[in-house]
Amino acid sequence: MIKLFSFWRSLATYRVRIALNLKGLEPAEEVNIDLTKGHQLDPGYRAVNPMMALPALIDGDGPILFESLAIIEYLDETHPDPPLLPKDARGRARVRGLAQIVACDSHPLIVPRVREYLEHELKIDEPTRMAWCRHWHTRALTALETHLKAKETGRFCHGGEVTIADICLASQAAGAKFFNVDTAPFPNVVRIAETCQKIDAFARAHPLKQPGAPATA
Ligand SMILES: N[C@@H](CCC(=O)N[C@@H](CS)C(=O)NCC(=O)O)C(=O)O
Repeated sequence: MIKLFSFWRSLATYRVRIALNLKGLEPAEEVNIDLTKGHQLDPGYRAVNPMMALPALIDGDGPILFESLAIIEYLDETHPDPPLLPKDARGRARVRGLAQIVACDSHPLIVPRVREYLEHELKIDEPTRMAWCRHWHTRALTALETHLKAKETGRFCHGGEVTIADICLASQAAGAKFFNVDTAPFPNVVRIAETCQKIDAFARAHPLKQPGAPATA
């Protein structure tokens, strides 16, 4: 029995939702933590995830799982079919590296806690905060696009099968849309993101398909 703590707009939860769908797993319960109302800071959720961030996932008796990449690798190990990592060590290192560009080097710089600190503590105005978000998006997209020129890239980030790198790329592409980032200079990223969206497991997991999402964002 899986319980997922989520919010429609959360890109990290989007990554976990894609992995759940690819593995054919459906959470028995979804707990909505409204990031726009700061519900991630409530003591009840802080006890679930001391980082006060989404997602968190409970599988059976627990313990609580946290951090999207750790959750996805847990799901991959407990439900190996279809595999989300290549069989060879070099391939796994490349896929994890691509995934971490998104989940560790870019996304954490634009999450609500950072944007709110910029606004309320450093008194940075809205256009400058948006410029900050676009800058870190673009840095990651530039790095991804450069890596995706390598021969290892195929229909997906690494060959012809979906991996954790594609899951992360999909979340980066969705985030780029939310922040109006120009993705025209990144044709490989755009191509792979579009290919992923043709797969039901990705399309169904998209933030704009979740309960509570607006028609467009
Ligand atoms: N590195 C974490 C990122 C988690 C994270 O920052 N999630 C965002 C939503 S996508 C969040 O809940 N932020 C709450 C906040 O910043 O206050 C992961 O990949 O799971």
